[in-house]
Amino acid sequence: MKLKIGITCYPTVGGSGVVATELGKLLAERGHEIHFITSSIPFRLDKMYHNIYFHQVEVNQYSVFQYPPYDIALANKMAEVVEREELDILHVHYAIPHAVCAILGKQMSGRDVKIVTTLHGTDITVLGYDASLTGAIRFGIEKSDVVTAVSTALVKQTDDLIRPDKDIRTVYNFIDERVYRKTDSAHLRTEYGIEPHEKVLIHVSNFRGVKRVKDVVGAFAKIREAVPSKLLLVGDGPEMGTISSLVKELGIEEYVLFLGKQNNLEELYSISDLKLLLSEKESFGLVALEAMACGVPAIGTDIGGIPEVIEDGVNGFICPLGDLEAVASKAVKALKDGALYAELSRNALETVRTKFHRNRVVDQYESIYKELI
Ligand code: GMT
Repeated sequence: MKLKIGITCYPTVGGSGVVATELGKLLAERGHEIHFITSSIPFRLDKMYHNIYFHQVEVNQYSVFQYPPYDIALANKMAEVVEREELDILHVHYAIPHAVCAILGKQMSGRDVKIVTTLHGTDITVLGYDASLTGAIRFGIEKSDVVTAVSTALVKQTDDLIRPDKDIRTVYNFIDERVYRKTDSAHLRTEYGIEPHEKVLIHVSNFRGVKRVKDVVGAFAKIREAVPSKLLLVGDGPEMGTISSLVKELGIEEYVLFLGKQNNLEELYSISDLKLLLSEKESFGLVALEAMACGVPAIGTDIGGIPEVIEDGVNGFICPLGDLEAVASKAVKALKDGALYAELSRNALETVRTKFHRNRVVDQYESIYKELI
C-alpha cells in the first residue's frame, strides 16, 4: 500500500533532522510519497527523488508581533498540504512545537490524517523541566495517534517527567550504512600531520554544554600520556571558546585539531580509532552509531540512551559521567590491546548491521503507519 506521508522536523538541527530526513528518503525508496513540511530544505536531502516534495513554511516578521509566528504558520501549511495532497500520515519530530502544530493543522484541514510523533530528547530532557511547557508537551503526546521515542531511556524519562496518559513505543535510530562505512581516506592522516605511529580519537558535536567537550579534552590529555595520539574535534557551538582555552591551558595545542563543522564524516571516522561521547544528556547518541558503522568503537557515559547503543566491553565502553580516569584507562586498554580492539570494532559493525539496521527501523515505522490506516 502506497502511503502519502508528511514529515516535519527542524531541518537544520543535528540528529533529529538527520533521522527524519533519512527516514523520508528510505520511505520514498520503498515507493511512498513523501512531503517535507519544513522551514527550509532538509540539509540531508542531497539528491533528486521523484516522489519527495518540499513545502516551505514561510514565517513573516510583522512589527505588531514581538515574535514571528512559526508555530501558526507551520500548522497552516500542514493543513494546506494535508488537504491538497490528501495525506494519510503526518510524522512529526519533537512534541514541542511540532506535535501541537500537527494537531492544530489536522483540525484546520478537517481530514482524518493520523499523527505520529517521535521524541528525540531535547523536547523532553530540556523543555520537560519548564513548567510553562509541560502541559503543551503532554497535550501533544496524548493527542498524537502514536508516539515513539528513540530509546527506552527516553520513554522512561518522558513518563517520569511528563506523565502522559499514553504508551510510548521505542523505535531506535538508524544510519544508512551505504553512506557510513569505512572508506579509503588515509591521505587525510598525512594532510592533518598525524604521524604513522599515532592513534586518532574523535569527538563530533554541536559543542553545547551538555556535550561536556571539556571532559573529552581532559580525558584525551590523560590518554596522550600513555598513547601517542591526536584528537579531532569536529563541530562548532557555544562552548568553543572555553574548549580552546582549556586546550591551551593543558598545553596540548599541538595534538588537538579543531576541524569545525564538516560533511562527509565517514572520511574522518575512517582515519579514527576511537570515538568519545561523554555527554551529560543524550537520548540516543546518533554520532556514536555513525562512528560504529565505520568500525570505530565508542566510549560513552552511562547517560540516557547511550548504554542502549554502546554495550560496555562488547562494542565499546561505558563510563560514569565525569569520570575521566575511567575514560582514559578504558581508552588506553582498547588502543594498546590489538586483539581487544579488533573485537570491539567487529562488534561495533555487527551492532549497526543488526540492532540498528535501517531496514529494521523503517519496517517498524512502516508498520506503525499501516496499523493507523
Ligand atoms: O543533541 C543535540 O544537541 C541535537 C538533538 C536533536 O534534536 O537533533 O539530538 C537529539 O536527537 C538525536 C536523534 O534522535 C539523538 O541522537 C541525540 O541523542 C539527542 N540529543 C539529546 O538528547 C541531547
